[in-house]
Amino acid sequence: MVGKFITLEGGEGVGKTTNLRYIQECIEAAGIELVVTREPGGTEFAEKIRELLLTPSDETVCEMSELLLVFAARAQHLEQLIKPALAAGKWVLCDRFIDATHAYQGGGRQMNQQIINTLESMVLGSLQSDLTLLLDLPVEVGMARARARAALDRFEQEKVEFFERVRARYLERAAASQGRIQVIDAAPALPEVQAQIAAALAQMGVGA
Ligand code: T5A
Repeated sequence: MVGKFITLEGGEGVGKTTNLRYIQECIEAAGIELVVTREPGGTEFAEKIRELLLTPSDETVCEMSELLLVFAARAQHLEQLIKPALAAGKWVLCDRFIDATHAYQGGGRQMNQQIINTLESMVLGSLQSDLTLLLDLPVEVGMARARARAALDRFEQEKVEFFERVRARYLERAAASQGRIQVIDAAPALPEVQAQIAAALAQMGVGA
């Protein structure tokens, strides 16, 4: 028996952390054993890489260094946590995964698509999410929410154009995903956002 792999994606301040807890409650209420994790990170070693990636630095971090660190963390996360959990029949709920790399490094940083595809196939093989919920919000609304919440990390200090490219790449991928990526309008009040999430989860047999 192989578990289901659900990922949560979106730009800055879209409410991933807020809605992750709701998704966890829905899945666990259905009696499914669930592992909740995040990227970059998810294991002790990968969390150290996360720290490197998110902490603002006086030294300019080159794009290739950033990309390779993202995939290094992901390789560790997959081998240590995600694959064993799925193989044991557990479901895995992950805050960001490969679509974030396409959106941030591919869209935001405008890195070469072929390089990202090559690393994806080396690290993931044929693995992909069963369902990805993409929380979508106009960039200025998300940035305002993120600014109101806490000090900005290294990515959050990017310009608005960067986040417009991130959002555009996410939406392009959703349109091409044949239903794997479901777009959730994250602009309304939380109950309305969560009603959309519940409808998407229902398609996987979770909930009413
Ligand atoms: N990254 C990651 C890459 O570049 N490449 C990769 O491959 C990967 C995996 C990770 C960073 O790493 C980059 C992308 C990221 O920049 P992160 O912590 O996952 O960082 O990303 P953040 O976007 O910072 O995620 P957070 O979880 O910190 O923020 P959220 O989830 O966007 O937002 P959240 O839930 O904290 O909500 C923000 C505020 O909005 C309010 C909340 O209460 C909160 O105050 N809110 C709402 N307000 C009104 N209406 C609603 N519907 C609301 N929903 C939430």
